Amino acid sequence: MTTSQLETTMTDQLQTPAVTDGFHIVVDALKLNAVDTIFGVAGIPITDLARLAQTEGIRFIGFRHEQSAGNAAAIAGYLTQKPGICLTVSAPGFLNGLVAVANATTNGFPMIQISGSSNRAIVDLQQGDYEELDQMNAAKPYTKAAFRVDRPEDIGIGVARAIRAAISGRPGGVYLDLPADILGAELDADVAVHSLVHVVDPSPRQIPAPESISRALELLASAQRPLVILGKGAAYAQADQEIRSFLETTGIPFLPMSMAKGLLPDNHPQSAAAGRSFVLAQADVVMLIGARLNWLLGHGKPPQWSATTRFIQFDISPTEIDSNRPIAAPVVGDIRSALQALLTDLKPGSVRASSAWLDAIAQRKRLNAERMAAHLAATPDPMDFYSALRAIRDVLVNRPDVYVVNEGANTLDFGRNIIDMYEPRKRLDSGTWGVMGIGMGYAIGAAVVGGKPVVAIVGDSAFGFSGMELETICRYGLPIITIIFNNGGIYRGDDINHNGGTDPSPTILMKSARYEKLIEAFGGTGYYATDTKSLANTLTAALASGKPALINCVIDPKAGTESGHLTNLNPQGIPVRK
Ligand code: ADP
Ligand code: TZD
Ligand code: MG
Repeated sequence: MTTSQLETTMTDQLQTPAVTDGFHIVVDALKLNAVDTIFGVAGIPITDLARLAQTEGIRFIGFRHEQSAGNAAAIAGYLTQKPGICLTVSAPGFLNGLVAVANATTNGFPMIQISGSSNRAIVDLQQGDYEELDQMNAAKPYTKAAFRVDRPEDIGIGVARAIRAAISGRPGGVYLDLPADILGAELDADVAVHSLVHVVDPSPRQIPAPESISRALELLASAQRPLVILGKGAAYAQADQEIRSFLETTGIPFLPMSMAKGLLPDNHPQSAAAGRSFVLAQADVVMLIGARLNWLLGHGKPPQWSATTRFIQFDISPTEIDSNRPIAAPVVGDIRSALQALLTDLKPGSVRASSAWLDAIAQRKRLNAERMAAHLAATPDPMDFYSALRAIRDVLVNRPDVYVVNEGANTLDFGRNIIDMYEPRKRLDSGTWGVMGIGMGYAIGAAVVGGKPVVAIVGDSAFGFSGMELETICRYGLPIITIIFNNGGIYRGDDINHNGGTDPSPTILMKSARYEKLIEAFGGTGYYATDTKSLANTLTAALASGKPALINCVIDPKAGTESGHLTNLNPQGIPVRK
């Protein structure tokens, strides 16, 4: 052995084996599974995780509140079919994010909330640690799955389990707990590399049973008045071509649920949206594609529906079938595979809507459209929901690529009916829970992963739940235009306190609020619109600029109805007044 060979051998022996730590393993595990964006709020113990992710090429979008970060992650998951990632700090930060994970689970959006947590030994004995909370168990009832990693060598498997749980079957919100000591723990780099898991085929195709397809086709063939209802599960499935092909081949009228608007354009001749209550009551065979018979569809029961309607239901979740009404022909599988199978077996001419049915729908649509046109043509001063939304609609008709985020009560209900959608997955709204507070989070998530401008049409109350994210929008320079329907309150702005005293009524907000100044504080452009012309002009200018903007859109305080279109859900039906 020469002297130099001896020296090399000695150096090898002296070198300690390379080590890594939990932070690096988490980032490596995420990168290995193509995670490219994290939405979150930094702090102990995950600040360095956010920094490291950024260093390693993962985009970190820092929010002002975890709920908005979680909502952004959820909508990113819905749009991309990849779980959106939300990163939060322990206890309060975790709980702030949990609302968004629960909402994602309710809506079937794939997301993972990853949260740092405090020292397990202290938490479990309730000895009072900094931000002490048993987070995994707190998350369980509100998530599709909740996991905790207790050894650094398990980080890879933990991330893999979270990904698979979030997007396989019916997607949902998943919680992954990473205690601070695991993040800081060291591990032999070689062991760490081998502990990583690349998730293969995380959402495998689920081919339906052939006999379920024959049963569905048989029932469809027997229908005189068939109807297809498209839900956000159909939009999520990205089976756009198959859905269009099935509908156009058979000529069956369809009704899109709010987030399925645009799967086929709203001005498609087969859309029965303008005759909604008529078709629900009259259809003899209804085919649900990725839509649940929950409250949004009157649970499929009379008086909204006929008692004799027979149902076909396409859904990935077997336990959804018969949840509200007997389903004569369940097709359990993923929508894309199921529609492909249906199209393969569909015999030309075997399924058709009768011309009497199509004529009756056309007549009803005409009638309702005329009634709507009269409302839309009016130019009240101040603006009402119809006139303001008409102005927005007429600008957006030229921008089908724009995402529309919509929340509020009247602002949501009128918005859904008046703003037409022309492309799939462009309408993002309060969803299954009818939740307020998704506005800015969804807008940011869509702008970041969708790469297109966003117009968020939000009630003045709804906006307040996530309004501070205007700073986030401006910090990242996102092309988001927030239009606040300022009617001075929840539902209406004219309620008075009937119980005496000087406090405002519970539903009242400040009518005189100059919301546009909020965005100016962060360098964005604020507009104040009191008529349809200025509304259309400012929206057009804001869209052209591609920069953050906010339009304070002044609406008549008397224009809305209590609870929007959900008056029937008010226990008293009408406002309680002494
Ligand atoms: P909407 O509110 O638009 O009516 P829902 O959220 O109530 O829609 O229903 C969506 C349904 O779609 C859920 O029951 C869900 O299990 C189902 N779903 C989601 N993704 C898929 C998919 N890829 N294939 C089949 N069904 C799906
Ligand atoms: N809190 C949360 C998280 N979600 C909710 N849905 C509500 C409260 C209750 N709520 C509604 O259901 S709509 C709404 C609230 C507070 C706001 C309606 O007022 P708005 O819209 O200004 O947003 P309109 O246009 O004035 O009706
Ligand atoms: Mg309002």
